[in-house]
Amino acid sequence: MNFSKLVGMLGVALVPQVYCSQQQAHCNSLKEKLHVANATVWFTEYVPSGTNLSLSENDPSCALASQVIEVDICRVALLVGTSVTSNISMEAWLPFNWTGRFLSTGNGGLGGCIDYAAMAYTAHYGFASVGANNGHNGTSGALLYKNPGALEDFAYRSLHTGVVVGKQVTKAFYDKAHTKSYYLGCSTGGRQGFKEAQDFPNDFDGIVAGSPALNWNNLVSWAARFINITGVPGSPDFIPLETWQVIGQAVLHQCDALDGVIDCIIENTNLCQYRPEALICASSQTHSCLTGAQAKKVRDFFSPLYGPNNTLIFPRVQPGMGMMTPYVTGLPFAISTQWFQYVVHEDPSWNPTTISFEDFAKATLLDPFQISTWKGDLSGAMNSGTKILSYHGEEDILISPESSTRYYDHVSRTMGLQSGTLDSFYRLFIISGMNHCVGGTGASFIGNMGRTVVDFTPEKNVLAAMVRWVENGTAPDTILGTAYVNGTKASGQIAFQRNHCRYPFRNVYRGEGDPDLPENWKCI
Ligand SMILES: *[C@@H]1O[C@H](CO)[C@@H](O)[C@H](O)[C@H]1NC(C)=O
Ligand SMILES: *[C@@H]1O[C@H](CO)[C@@H](O)[C@H](O)[C@H]1NC(C)=O
Ligand SMILES: *[C@@H]1O[C@H](CO)[C@@H](O)[C@H](O)[C@H]1NC(C)=O
Ligand SMILES: *[C@@H]1O[C@H](CO)[C@@H](O)[C@H](O)[C@H]1NC(C)=O
Ligand SMILES: *[C@@H]1O[C@H](CO)[C@@H](O)[C@H](O)[C@H]1NC(C)=O
Ligand SMILES: *[C@@H]1O[C@H](CO)[C@@H](O)[C@H](O)[C@H]1NC(C)=O
Ligand SMILES: *[C@@H]1O[C@H](CO)[C@@H](O)[C@H](O)[C@H]1NC(C)=O
Ligand SMILES: *[C@@H]1O[C@H](CO)[C@@H](O)[C@H](O)[C@H]1NC(C)=O
Ligand SMILES: *[C@@H]1O[C@H](CO)[C@@H](O)[C@H](O)[C@H]1NC(C)=O
Ligand SMILES: [Ca+2]
Repeated sequence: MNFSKLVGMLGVALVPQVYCSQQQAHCNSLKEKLHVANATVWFTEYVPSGTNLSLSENDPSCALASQVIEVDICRVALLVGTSVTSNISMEAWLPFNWTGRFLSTGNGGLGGCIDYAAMAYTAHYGFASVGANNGHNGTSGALLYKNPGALEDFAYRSLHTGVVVGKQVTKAFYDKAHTKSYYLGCSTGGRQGFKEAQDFPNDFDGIVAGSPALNWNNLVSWAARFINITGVPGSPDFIPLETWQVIGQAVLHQCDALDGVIDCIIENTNLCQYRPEALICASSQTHSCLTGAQAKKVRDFFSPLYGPNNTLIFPRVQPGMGMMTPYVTGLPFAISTQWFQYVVHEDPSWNPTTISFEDFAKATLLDPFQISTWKGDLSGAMNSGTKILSYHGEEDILISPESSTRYYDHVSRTMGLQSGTLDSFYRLFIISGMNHCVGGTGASFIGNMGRTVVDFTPEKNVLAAMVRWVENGTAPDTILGTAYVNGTKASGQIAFQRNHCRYPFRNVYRGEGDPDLPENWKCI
C-alpha cells in the first residue's frame, strides 16, 4: 500500500495528502490524455519517494522483484504493437521534479527485461526515463524462435519504438516537450546505443554506450567457439579452472609493470603479448603448470579469431582479464547456444560443441535486421549534432575491449576522420581494470549505473559528462574512475582514483608520486 492510499484511508487532512492526491490524479489522467497509435496504457501508478516498489509483473527470469525509488514519480506501463504479430511492453518513469531531459535505457544479453534499476537511477536525477522489454519477456532467446516480429524488435525496433512513444508520453504528462534526449545502456544496451547512432541519429542528443556487443554475429560466433579450444571438461589436455587462475597471475606477472606500476591492473592490454610457454611444467611439477598441448590451447585462447579465408572474425581476448570468464569453463556459452539454436539454425536441438566455420558464415550471412551493428558511417549522428560517449572495461570477461577500439578505427577509416576530428562527436574511453559493465580491480565506479555512482559531477560520472557535453559544449577528455575498499561502496572508503584516457591515448605513470592519485598518471 502506498503512502497516499494510507493517509486517504485514515481520513486525516494532511498537506501531503493533498499534494499526493494531486500528483496521483495527474498521473492517472494520462490514461485518458494519451493518444498514441498502437499504444495502450496498461496502468499508471503514482510512486512516492522512498517506495520499495514490488515488480510483481516482471518476468521471474529477469531476477528483479523490487526496486527502491528515491523520488516521486508517475509510473506508466504501456503495451505497444510493433507489427501484426509483435508488441513491446514499456514503462515511463516520470519524476515530478523534472529537469526537462528525456532518457531511454537499454537491455542486456538476449533479454527481454526492462532495466528498472537504470530507470530508478536516471529518474532520481530528474530524467523522464523509459525502458522497454526488447519485444519479449524474460532472458531466454527461445522467444525469438521462428518469430521474426520479436526478432526485429530485438535487433532495433523495441528501443526505437520506446523512444518515439516515450517522448509522446513525456510530452503528454508535463504538457511540454523535453529539452534534450539521452541514452544510457551497456552490453546489449551498448549495441542498441550504437544501432541508434547508426540508424536513428535524431532520436538522441547524447548516447552513452558501454561495453557494446558490436559486430554481434561475429561476437556470438567467437563466444561460441571457445569450447572448441578448451574442449569439454574431462577431454584430453583440458585445463582446470585452478590452472586458469595461475595463468591469470602469470599474465599479470608478465605485463602489470608495462604501465609503470605494479597494481594488478594492466593499463594497456594491447602492449601485452603473453607467452604461455613460460608455464610449461618443469620435470618434477605436476600441477599449476601446462603441458605443451595446453600451452597451445592457451595461445589459441589469447589469439584473434580468423576465418578460413584469413579475414578477422573477432579480435583476441585481451590479457589481464582475471580469467573468471565463462569462456574457460568448457561449458557452452548460453547466449551463443541460444542464438544459433533459435535464430541462426532454427533448430533447438543444435549441439553447441559442433561449432564450425560454416556456422559462423551462416550467422554473418543471415545478419537479421542488420543486428551486426557495424556501420562505419556515423555521419548521420555527426550532422545532427548527436554526441556519443562510449566506454569499455579493459578487464571485460565477455566482450573484448579490442572490439570497441576496432570499431572506433573502422569509423575513423570509413569517414576519413582522424581521432582529433572524430572526438568532436564520438569519444571512446577504455576503463582499466573494469569488468563487463561493472566490477573489477580498477577504478570502475564511473556512474554508468546507479550502483556505480560516486556523485553526479561530469568529472566522475559518464552520464553527467554527457549532459555537460550536450548542453554546455564541454566534452570530457578523461573520466575519473573511483575504486572503493573491498570493491564496494558500502565500505565508505575510497581505495584510489584514476583518470581513464580516451582512445587512442593510453595511461602511463609519471614515474613519481602516489600512484593512487590520478594526477600522477598521464594520457599519452
Ligand atoms: C524491498 O522489498 C524486497 C521484497 O519485498 C526486499 O527483499 C528488499 O530487501 C527490499 N529492499 C529494501 C532496500 O528495503
Ligand atoms: C501501428 O502498427 C501497424 C502494424 O501493426 C503499423 O503498420 C503502423 O505503422 C503502426 N503505426 C505507428 C504510428 O507506428
Ligand atoms: C504480444 O505478442 C505476443 C506474441 O509475440 C502475444 O502472445 C501477446 O498476447 C501479445 N500481447 C498483447 C497484449 O497483445
Ligand atoms: C529537484 O532537482 C534538483 C536537481 O535537478 C535538486 O537540486 C532539487 O533538490 C530537487 N528538489 C526536490 C524537491 O527533490
Ligand atoms: C509481456 O508481458 C506483458 C505483461 O504480462 C504482456 O502483456 C505481454 O503480452 C508480454 N509480451 C509478450 C511478447 O509476450
Ligand atoms: C575446432 O578445432 C579443430 C581441431 O583443433 C580445428 O580443426 C577446427 O578448425 C576448429 N574449429 C573452429 C571453428 O575453430
Ligand atoms: C570469410 O570467412 C568469414 C567467416 O567464415 C565470412 O564471414 C566472410 O564472409 C568470408 N569472407 C570472404 C571474402 O569470403
Ligand atoms: C560550461 O562551459 C564553460 C566553458 O565553456 C565552463 O567554464 C563552465 O564551467 C561550464 N559549466 C558547466 C555547468 O559545466
Ligand atoms: C574489507 O574487508 C575486510 C575482510 O572482509 C574487512 O576486515 C574490512 O573491515 C573491510 N574494510 C572495509 C573498509 O569495509
Ligand atoms: Ca599496472
